Amino acid sequence: MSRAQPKPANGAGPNRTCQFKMVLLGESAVGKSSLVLRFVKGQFHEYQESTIGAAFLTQTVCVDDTTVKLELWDTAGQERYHSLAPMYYRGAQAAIVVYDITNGDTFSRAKVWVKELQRQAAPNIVIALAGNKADLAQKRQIEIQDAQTYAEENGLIFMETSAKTAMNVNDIFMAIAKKLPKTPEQTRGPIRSEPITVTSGQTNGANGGTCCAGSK
Ligand SMILES: Nc1nc2c(ncn2[C@@H]2O[C@H](COP(=O)(O)OP(=O)(O)O)[C@@H](O)[C@H]2O)c(=O)[nH]1
Ligand SMILES: [Mg+2]
Repeated sequence: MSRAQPKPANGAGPNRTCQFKMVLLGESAVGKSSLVLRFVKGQFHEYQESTIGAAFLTQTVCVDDTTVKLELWDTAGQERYHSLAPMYYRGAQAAIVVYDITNGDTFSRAKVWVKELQRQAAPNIVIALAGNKADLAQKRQIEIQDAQTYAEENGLIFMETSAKTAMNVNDIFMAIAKKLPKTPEQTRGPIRSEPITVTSGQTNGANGGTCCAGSK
């Protein structure tokens, strides 16, 4: 079982903390919640509940000398209510658009999400495309090369992932964390323009919290 890059809080190391809002988008059942659960808790559930019960989960990783705290916003079924989506991705500095490699329709839907983000989300948003359920390659409908070409044309990070086997899960989150701009403003965390009643996410005991001595 693999975990997010483990960051023992033993004092030494990075000295700056940046916080980012990251949203997961994509058709229902492509594995968004499963990817978050795998990344944050190292778990996989064959029958993943439709909501993980919190507005967001947090995971902290280290990139060079910076502690990067990711607020991972998973939809609680809002996929079906597209009109709510802009509220959800507002203020996000990163997005993972997920499709299921065994379902061509979900890839078409992913492209629509990418287009919408490029038009309406923050202009410098870092977008990654995840072709999930890579463990089901025998039922593949979307060729990896097609997705790769599309991602290159659109400036997206791309990986095929499997929340089930953990393949590329940490890698895709880390690739995003590396690409996020670690500017001083970022140390204040994401901008929240929408009313949010939940003021703190659940932090996983093993990997959550600050991984290094933060300045803030
Ligand atoms: N085989 C396989 N099944 C997966 C994978 N990721 C998620 N699933 C399953 O797909 C279903 C939907 O997953 P879920 O995370 O709820 O999707 P969401 O609606 O996008 O959040 C669940 O039954 C998961 O167990 C994966 O990588 N491989
Ligand atoms: Mg879900």
